[in-house]
Amino acid sequence: MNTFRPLCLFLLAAAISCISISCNKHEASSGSGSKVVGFSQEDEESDWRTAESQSIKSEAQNRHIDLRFADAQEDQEKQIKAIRAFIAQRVNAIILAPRVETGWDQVLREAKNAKIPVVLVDRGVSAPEDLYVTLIASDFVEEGHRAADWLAKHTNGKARIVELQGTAGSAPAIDRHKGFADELAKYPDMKILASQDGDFQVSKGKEVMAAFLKSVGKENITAVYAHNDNMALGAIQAIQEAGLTPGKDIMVVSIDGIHAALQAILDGTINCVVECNPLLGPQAFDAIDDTLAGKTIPKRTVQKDELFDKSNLTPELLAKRKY
Ligand code: GZL
Repeated sequence: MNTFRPLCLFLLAAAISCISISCNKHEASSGSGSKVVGFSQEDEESDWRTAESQSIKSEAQNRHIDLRFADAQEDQEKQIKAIRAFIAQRVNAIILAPRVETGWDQVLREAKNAKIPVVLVDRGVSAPEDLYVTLIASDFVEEGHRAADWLAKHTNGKARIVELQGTAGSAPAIDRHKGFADELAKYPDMKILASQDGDFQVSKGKEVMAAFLKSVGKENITAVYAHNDNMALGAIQAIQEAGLTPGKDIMVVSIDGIHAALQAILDGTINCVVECNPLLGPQAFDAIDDTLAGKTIPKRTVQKDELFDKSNLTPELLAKRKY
């Protein structure tokens, strides 16, 4: 009996099923067969954010990944449109640095339905956890705690503070305020006299600080707490233009750890910076590799942060830093 015929039919069926399976996978038109990853970045409003984008872009290059980068220029709607475009391109995975916490449920559900994993970097969202693979970010509440604790220790628990808040509705602004205020509650002689959104930008940080110096009165302020270094650098300019010495007449405590802010510690115009490490690229792509390989990864990966002041920062240490 000719057994050749059934064997051919079996091989043909096997070949067809292989072709159909491969078509179900996400193979966006990378051409080279490498992974294609969409990255929706909320903006480039600060040096920190530029460092974060650079970390993700250079890591994609190191891993020969076709990275589709979309800068939303502070507009959440543009982020949502970018994610939908990545879904239409059938990318393998999406990295999202969300501008604000809310408004993501629908588009994250669309990505999940398209079987495209989403990795959150740097900021969290209020959407259900099953709509994203993991969040890789610093602990902003802890950053606020550490800033307040440092200030309490260096003012003997007595300070009249103005607060420059980050982008309204963003996880770092919400949590850095919470962490700072929770810690301050332990010190009855430490008060926040005024608090306002400076959108993480130098120009707005300067504008808001100048307004505080007038409205609160420069003689009534002993410290400024900035949710990021760019606003702190703006505040320093306002303090100097008011004829005061930043770091002495008004103490300056900030978060991020960008080069210019650490240099300001050496110059004496900033007193303390709590780091918020932006170099998230390697961890983001490790999470994508693991999830595409079917591994279960933790919902939350906390980025390690240091704290810098005159006691531990040197020009040599600053020269070695990557951002
Ligand atoms: C923190 C990040 C914040 C930085 C700011 O993870 O979201 O946004 O602290 C940046 O400098 O603009």
